[in-house]
Amino acid sequence: MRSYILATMLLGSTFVTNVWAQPQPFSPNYDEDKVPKFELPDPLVAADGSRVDSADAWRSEQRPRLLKLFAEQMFGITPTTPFQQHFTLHSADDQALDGTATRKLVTINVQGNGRTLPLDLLIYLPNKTRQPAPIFVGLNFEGNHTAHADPEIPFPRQVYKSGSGEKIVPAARGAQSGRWPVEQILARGYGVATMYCGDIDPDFDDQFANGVHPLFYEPGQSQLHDDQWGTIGAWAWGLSRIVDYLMTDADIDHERIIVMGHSRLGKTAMWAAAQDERFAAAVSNSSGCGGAALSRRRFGETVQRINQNFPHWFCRNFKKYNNNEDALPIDQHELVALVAPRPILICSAVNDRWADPRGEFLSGKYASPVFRLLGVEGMAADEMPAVDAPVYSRIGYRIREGDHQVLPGDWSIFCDFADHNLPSSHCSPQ
Ligand code: GTR
Repeated sequence: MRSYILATMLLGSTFVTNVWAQPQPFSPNYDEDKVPKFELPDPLVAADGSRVDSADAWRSEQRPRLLKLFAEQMFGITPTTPFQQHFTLHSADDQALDGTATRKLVTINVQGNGRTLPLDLLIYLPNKTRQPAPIFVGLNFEGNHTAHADPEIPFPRQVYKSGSGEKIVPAARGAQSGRWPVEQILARGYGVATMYCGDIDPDFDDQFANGVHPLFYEPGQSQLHDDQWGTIGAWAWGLSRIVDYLMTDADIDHERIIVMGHSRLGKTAMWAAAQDERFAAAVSNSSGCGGAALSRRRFGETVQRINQNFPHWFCRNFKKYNNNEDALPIDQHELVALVAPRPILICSAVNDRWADPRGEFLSGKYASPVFRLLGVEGMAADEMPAVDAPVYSRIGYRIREGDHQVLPGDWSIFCDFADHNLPSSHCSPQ
């Protein structure tokens, strides 16, 4: 078995034990020299220790095996029970945004256990494109109306404060428009589809009483099992429901649906892309711990810390790895590998040390052998690229100056990456 030994630590092991065994107080490690030695699982070694040496063996055995491990040990298993859903297209206005866009308002009604969960979807499509539009799909943190000041966007049915679950007054229209530069994205020929993550499952620990989970409880069940989906799993499931709708819409290019997410929603975008191959590409923006960052590096946010602060995000099994990262049967480079051979762009920010930019880069780098086995290039950079020197290989990477945020300039990079890796099979209108 090939193993990867990363980073040498100058400190003695007694000291290491003391640092990582103490739950309180938590002081994140931001010192590269203090990253412990670790060995990553090799994504191309099968359960019996043999080498995965063909695309066929990857597809038929290794990929399902790794998906199952991520499900059972980290994000929780997504239910496979059949459910009913229907789509309501409320409006399709081709004169939106001063006539430059078509705005569609859709509700995806999901039914289960006698309950209906309405998921409200906002879509903008570029009018200048005559062909079905490629589209970025992503969840938002505070409601669809925060993505743009457009007065026609309905307010969410209910907004919950992340963490506390307090019901709050919706933020102002367009409050998050810096993260969703709709006109800019449309000008590049891409559409945008977004949904409030709280519609799918509000972002607080309520033992899964609300949101989508109860729709899938077995008769008599009122609590999740240790290996069942948490909130990130539910959000990823919601992203797939968006694709279900998009597949019915002839104005969308079904071959170019790109999932994008920032931070906790970046972790979500990666898990959605890993599970649902209808996503043609993925963009992780500052997804950090539980997303693109390697857990074993324990740089910035750690498994213990994320499970403590956000007990509802992952399944209960994931808590077994608190201060015990080396016992994980997977690491995050294998989440990147599960997207292969589809393109994935990993983005970081210099000041966002909590998300471990270097760990995000390395997971892309160490996913590369899987991409190569499948006949495409992996990450074209061996060393971490310089600030603002994006690499647009099949596994892309970009780090910029600044903070944990999504900026209009980041969207230029996302569009460049998509242009490069998902060229249109149609004649470009531009
Ligand atoms: C932080 C969390 C990160 C990241 C971020 C966010 O508090 O520790 O893992 O997800 O929130 O989603 O903004």
